Amino acid sequence: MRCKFCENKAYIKIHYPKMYLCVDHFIEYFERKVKRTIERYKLLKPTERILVVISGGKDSAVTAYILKKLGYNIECLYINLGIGEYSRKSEEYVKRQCELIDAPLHIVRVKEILGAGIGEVRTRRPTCSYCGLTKRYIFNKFAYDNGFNVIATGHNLDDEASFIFSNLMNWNTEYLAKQGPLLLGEGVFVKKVKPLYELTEREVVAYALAVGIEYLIEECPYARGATTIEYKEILNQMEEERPGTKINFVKGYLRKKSLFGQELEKAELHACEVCGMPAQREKCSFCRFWRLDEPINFKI
Ligand code: Q46
Repeated sequence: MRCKFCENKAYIKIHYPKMYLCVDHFIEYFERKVKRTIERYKLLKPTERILVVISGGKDSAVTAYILKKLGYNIECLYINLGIGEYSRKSEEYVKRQCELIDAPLHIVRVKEILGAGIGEVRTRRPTCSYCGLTKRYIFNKFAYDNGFNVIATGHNLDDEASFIFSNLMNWNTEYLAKQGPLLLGEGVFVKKVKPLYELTEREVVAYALAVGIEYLIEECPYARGATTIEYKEILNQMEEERPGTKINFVKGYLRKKSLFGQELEKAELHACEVCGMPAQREKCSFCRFWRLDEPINFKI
């Protein structure tokens, strides 16, 4: 097959809109789409200091690479979760990815600051649940303590579609009221953006290979059997039969999202007595879970 725009051999078939592209035209297509996403949802301003949360995987590496290429002022944060061999390997990849784009890298090690890695805590709470709580707290507090204006993450279209799908299946309307490519900052909560919001996982992999980004393919050991993987498979089957299913589903959700707004309960928040971050009780959920008596200062 030939590229739609030149005589070169096709590198990839884009399913929606259907077209074949050579490697150069695919890179151009991908980068244009990220730029359009940034403009359409007003994600970033040229002067903002951006903290890219990077994990060693393809999505965050591509996010950092492309934002840097588009001229944004980025620095990267890697949170080493202390998950054995998986964390050791991912840190190696992160270092290489940041060297490739010459971006400053900051590393926070969960084991060093909290005394145990993810998966080593005796708790009834599912591992991914307290891992998510820990990561969200660390990257927000790190960004806040160091004066970053924005946090960028690598969520792609497949992540978003499966997340919305799974929350609909469970009628988690509170979550459905709050998702999207842009979460505005408020007080100590730093603005969060998802520049790959309209790009599929398959396109992200193809872009990483095309520009020479090396990334960790291995999944976190706790990801096995996660329901989001099942939802992704179902959505992939639907996309196969009806190209455009995922993007139409996500765009439809964004149009109707306000319907879930009334489900948002305005909980009364006050400052956590340990770290000062917003809390519903005396301590915020992070300080409570990790039994902290002293705040963690992430200032560089
Ligand atoms: S939440 Fe769960 Fe992930 Fe944390 S424990 Fe691993 S799979 S890393 S996105």
